[in-house]
Amino acid sequence: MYAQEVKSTGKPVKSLEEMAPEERAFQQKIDADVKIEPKDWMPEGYRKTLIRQISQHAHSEIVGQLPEGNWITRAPTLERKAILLAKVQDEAGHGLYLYCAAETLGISRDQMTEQLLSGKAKYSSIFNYPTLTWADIGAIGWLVDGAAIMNQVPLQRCSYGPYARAMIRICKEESFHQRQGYDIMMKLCRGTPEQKEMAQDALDRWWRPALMMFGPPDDQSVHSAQSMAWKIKLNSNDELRQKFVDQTVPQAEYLGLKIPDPDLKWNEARGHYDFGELDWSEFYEVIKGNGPCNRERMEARRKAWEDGAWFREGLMAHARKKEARRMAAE
Ligand code: BYC
Repeated sequence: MYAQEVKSTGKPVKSLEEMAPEERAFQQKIDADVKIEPKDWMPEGYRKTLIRQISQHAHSEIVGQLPEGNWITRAPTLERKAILLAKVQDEAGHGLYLYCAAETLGISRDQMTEQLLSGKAKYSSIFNYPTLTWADIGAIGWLVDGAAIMNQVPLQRCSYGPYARAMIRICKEESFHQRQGYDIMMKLCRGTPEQKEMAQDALDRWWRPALMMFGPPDDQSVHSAQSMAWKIKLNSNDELRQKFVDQTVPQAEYLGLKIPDPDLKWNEARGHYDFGELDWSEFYEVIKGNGPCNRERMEARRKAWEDGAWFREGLMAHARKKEARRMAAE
């Protein structure tokens, strides 16, 4: 199986013989594709890895609203504006389902927000790049949502029940997002030469960051081997990246656009496209907080959290009052 072939830099995965009885029973459930539910026994590492991945995924959905939200007021037609507004609202919804899934593991929403704002929790590298033109909204839908679907469809079968179930609805909505992005690209590519140039420019800027969304190469991935043994991840980073390239190249050809990679070539023997090395130093800089928009994104989230304080306090006051009334009536 592919899981065993992944070369990762993390701790070696324990064999069944090395496990204590409780852990062995847990691993056997996973191996038999039985879902793990919140009240089931689970190793601490499994719980922590899920909290890390699900909360980072939730933060990505929330922060991911910012680059696209930037274009809601400037969408070229009323129809495009309504579609973009709906898409951005969907991303907020995805964030909420995912925060709820993470809460079942014993972390609160406030703790997760605190981890995001303090920089302890990451969010996807892709959202630290700017959206300079309307074509970027097309490129995000086509490439970023396309990459997200490639990563998330297998997660519908992941071992943790609440995460797997949240992914089902998210994937349905992401498919619509991808189609709307490709539709924007089609319109631009069939428009004036200037519009086609805008589409090419957006592809040139988003291609490599989109490939980096899948995470570092397998031999630099710290968590892959253990996460795959636990079926928190079902495919390795490189495997999904390759699938994405294979799927997307013909889509670019259909648009009449050129993928900005001189090393991109169909490899008959492998049955896949070969593609050029990515600049992983750029990826590590971005996830360290030094991408083009990291500061702006975090400032926006901090401001939203501070601006929402009065509302959260109001909700708590209302809940306390309701509880006091209920207690008095008992
Ligand atoms: N960006 O050992 P690895 C969306 C970190 S939202 C930032 O391979 P793992 C959408 C990684 O966290 C898309 N950091 O990690 C929303 C780890 O650092 P820590 C989000 C990244 O977890 C709105 C270190 O690098 N999707 O689709 O096994 C609009 C080593 O990596 C990234 C998800 O979150 C990155 N790209 O694999 C449109 C999906 N990649 O945590 C669209 C769920 C790696 O030790 N997540 N890192 O400090 C996953 O599938 C996995 O977490 C990843 C990484 C494949 C992303």
